[in-house]
Amino acid sequence: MKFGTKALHAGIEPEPITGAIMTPIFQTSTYVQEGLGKHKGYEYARTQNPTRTVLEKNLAALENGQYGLCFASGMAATDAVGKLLKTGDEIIACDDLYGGTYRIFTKVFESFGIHTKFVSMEDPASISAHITPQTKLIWAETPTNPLLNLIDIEAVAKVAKQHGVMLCVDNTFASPYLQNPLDWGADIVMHSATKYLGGHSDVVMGALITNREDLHQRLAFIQNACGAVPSPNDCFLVLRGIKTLHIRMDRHSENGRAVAQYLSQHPKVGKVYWIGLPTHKNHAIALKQMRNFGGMVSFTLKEDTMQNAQRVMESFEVFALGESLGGVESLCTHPATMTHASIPKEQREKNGLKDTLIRLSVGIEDVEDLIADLAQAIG
Ligand code: P1T
Repeated sequence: MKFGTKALHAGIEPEPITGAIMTPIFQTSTYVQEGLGKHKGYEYARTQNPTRTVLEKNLAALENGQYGLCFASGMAATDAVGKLLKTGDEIIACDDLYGGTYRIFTKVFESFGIHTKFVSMEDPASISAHITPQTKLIWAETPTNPLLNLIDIEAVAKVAKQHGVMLCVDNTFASPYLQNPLDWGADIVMHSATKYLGGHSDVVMGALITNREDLHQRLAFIQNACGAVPSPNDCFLVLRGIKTLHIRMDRHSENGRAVAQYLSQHPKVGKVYWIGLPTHKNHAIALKQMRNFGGMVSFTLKEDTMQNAQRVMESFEVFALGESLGGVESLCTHPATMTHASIPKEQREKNGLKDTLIRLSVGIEDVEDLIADLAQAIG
């Protein structure tokens, strides 16, 4: 089955009693059992919920994985991966990444004695030098948030395998339509389903997908034991969102290209970060492992002051100023004070993230209106 057909059908059957084509929202906390130990595979709704089961199967199929698990947020999914480790273990993570991921690694896992080293993964071979016998997890976000760096998943997976270290890829920015990390050797794929998977800015959710039964068993245990599960209503919304994922991603990519090209030729714009530009430093990696380039575009202004960046961000009329991404409507985010405020300024600057960087999540509006909005805001 090809992607669009899988999005609509994988793991999804008509409801057996009525034939309802839409997966019902099983709004229940428990299931009546016929006798002790005699049930239909569902005992308690933290452990299993039929709406969630369908979504988990669908997500697994979209990532070419065997097993999917959903969580109450992207961060809850990341937390579950961290709970595979124990005191004394180490993580190697890419240097540019979502601020909340940096925060959970440095403020939560660290306090349990799990240390993270943040390194550039531009040269995958250089990762080996950071691996110690304590290293248990490599965490790669690609494309990275917000600088749109790309990491060669296949090359990093090779290094991970050589050293017997697990590789988890945060695939939020790409979505399974643009990139499937398991195909390149990753052990786990993580998603903030809040973003492109849900697609309509109305849900917070996370997901993990793997082909490894051992990891699935341990993660399912953590999902149930720690209990950060999504509501059945939210599972319904993400299932519905996924039905148009392929169509939306094509439009996000098309509009992303137009916005990136417009910004690239604008005399008042400084640097433009979009992975589809042939001038992007990692464009070759995008061509290798991705099917298209998506709608995330970051940029700076030539007059590179905070005052000027703020003026532009506050002048938008179609792009809404706020945190998050991946919804149908265009958003403008200021990483330094919003999504990446939990990374110390010194560390942000070391990674190349300036306070003046503006991040756009290009939506699926008519692109002429987006370009006109950029034109009036930049002035
Ligand atoms: O917000 P939540 O569903 O918990 O997902 C966290 C997360 C994980 N990974 C990446 C790459 C992310 O971008 C996020 C959330 N990011 C934003 C809210 C943002 O605006 O960047």
